[in-house]
Amino acid sequence: MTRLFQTNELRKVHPLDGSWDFVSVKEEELDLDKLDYRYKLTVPGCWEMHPDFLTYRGRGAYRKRVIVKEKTSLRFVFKGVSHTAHIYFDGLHLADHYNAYTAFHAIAKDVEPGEHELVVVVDNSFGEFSSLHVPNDYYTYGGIIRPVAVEEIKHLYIERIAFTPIWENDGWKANIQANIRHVENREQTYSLRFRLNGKEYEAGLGEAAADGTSRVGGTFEFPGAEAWSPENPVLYELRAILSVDGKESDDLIERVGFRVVTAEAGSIQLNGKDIVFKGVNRHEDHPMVGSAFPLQLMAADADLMTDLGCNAVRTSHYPNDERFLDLCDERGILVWEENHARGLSLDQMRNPNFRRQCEQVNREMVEQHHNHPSIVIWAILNECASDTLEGRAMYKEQLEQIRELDASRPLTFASHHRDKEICFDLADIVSFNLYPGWYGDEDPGELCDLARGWADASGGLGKPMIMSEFGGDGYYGYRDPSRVRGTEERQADIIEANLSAYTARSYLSGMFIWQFCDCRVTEGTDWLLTRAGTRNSKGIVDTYRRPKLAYATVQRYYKNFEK
Ligand code: ADA
Repeated sequence: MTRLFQTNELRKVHPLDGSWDFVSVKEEELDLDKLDYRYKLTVPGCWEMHPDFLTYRGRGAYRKRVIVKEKTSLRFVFKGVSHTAHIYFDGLHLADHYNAYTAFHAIAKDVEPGEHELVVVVDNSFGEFSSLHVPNDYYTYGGIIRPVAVEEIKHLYIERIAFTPIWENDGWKANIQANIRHVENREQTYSLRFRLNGKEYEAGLGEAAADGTSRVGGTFEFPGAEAWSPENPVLYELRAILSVDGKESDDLIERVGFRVVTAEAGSIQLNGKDIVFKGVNRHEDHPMVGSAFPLQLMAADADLMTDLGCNAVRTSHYPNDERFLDLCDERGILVWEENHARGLSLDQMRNPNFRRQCEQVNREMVEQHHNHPSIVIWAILNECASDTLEGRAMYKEQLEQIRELDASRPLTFASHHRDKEICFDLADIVSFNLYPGWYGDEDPGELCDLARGWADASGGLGKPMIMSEFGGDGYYGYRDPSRVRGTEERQADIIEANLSAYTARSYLSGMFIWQFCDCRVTEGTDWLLTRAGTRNSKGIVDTYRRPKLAYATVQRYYKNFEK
């Protein structure tokens, strides 16, 4: 299951999740005909969950047989492969994709009836070719970590829909655009209409170029539509229907909500009303599944966040599984979604693949997740070199790219450069990662006031401000009356001091605790040695979601705080 709702009524979609053949592959052995698939692994899944691959970093090949009943074109949809995928169908190379956290597809045209073979060669190794997946303070797992489906497509199909709500003259409108993809080498005309809440809206006629993409859409009025909000997260199904020669031939369903987000007068507004984020940073990580979350565990995390009193989550540090975003849409949890990057130095940003790989993940994130009403902020490049002129040029390029793709959401990036930051003028919201009480002994309130001053002095004047990370390690079960660093008591003290300061500062538009759950990190030397047990232990719950002492502290603040 790729989403929490049915995505098509006309187009046939078959899930490919289940048990796949698998074998690890050394680079020199990559001869697809000679592979001896000795294992069965689940898809979605991370190979680290198998006893023979607990720390395996390298390549693996997955194989699945695909039965086709009638001649058709097939579109294989991969929601996430960690981190590089090479797709082969009946031995023919179809597509490649980099980055674990965005979806991609591969098309096999005019497939004859019978049995076929899909092979996915997956690579999770590190090297210059991978500028974003690097040894880091979270774990890059290996495998097909998110769902896979195969769709039977006609030569013309709806690739995606972009729904942008507009509040104008006391009523709801929306701009809706559909991208139509043509996989045949001739021109073709078509007509498209949308359906929402029982009503039909004609988008008009389109002309699809040979082997190209065309776009149709318009702005439509939706009188009487109910607004989406955290208190009342009303969702509507939006169906696009494509007709060729007067006959319905394809469709695509999205789930949308009517809401607008603005960042004005130093605050953030949802439907014109100021909001304050009471949030956590969350890594998609769990010891039993790695980064390949089943719906049950996603829902359990969302339940815990609500129980903590949160109204928001930051998808640190990459785009999340769409099913988690669907859950946030349904529950009214506000989402800060960010591209994939954590703590890259200027030298790492100079990797020859960095700009291209960022451009790709930004585009895929915004295009694929555009319709989630829960996403209210796009962010980029957590703690990278935004304190340098060379870094600034890349921040500028990426923020402009995202603004071009979607002008309906405010943009930010989380900075730890304090008074050395030089990119606040480029964003709509200023966000600080500061760790008072953990990496230093500063007073959280005083530091927060200083940070406001740094922002005001360097391009952030008048912009809303968020404390995007704060916290401290607490090793689950390590309790000691000394309250030394690392005890659950000390962690609770740090969280208490931070929350008490931030909830008292009316100029803040939100706070995101680092972090929701403990997570696995890359085994390494240097600073990674400070991560006892190859784990980042700043979670409010441990890796198995057992609450630490700080849990009750967070509840006390978040449940009682309203701006
Ligand atoms: C940074 C970073 C996080 C995490 C955190 C920590 O701010 O953004 O990913 O590494 O520090 O635990 O120190």
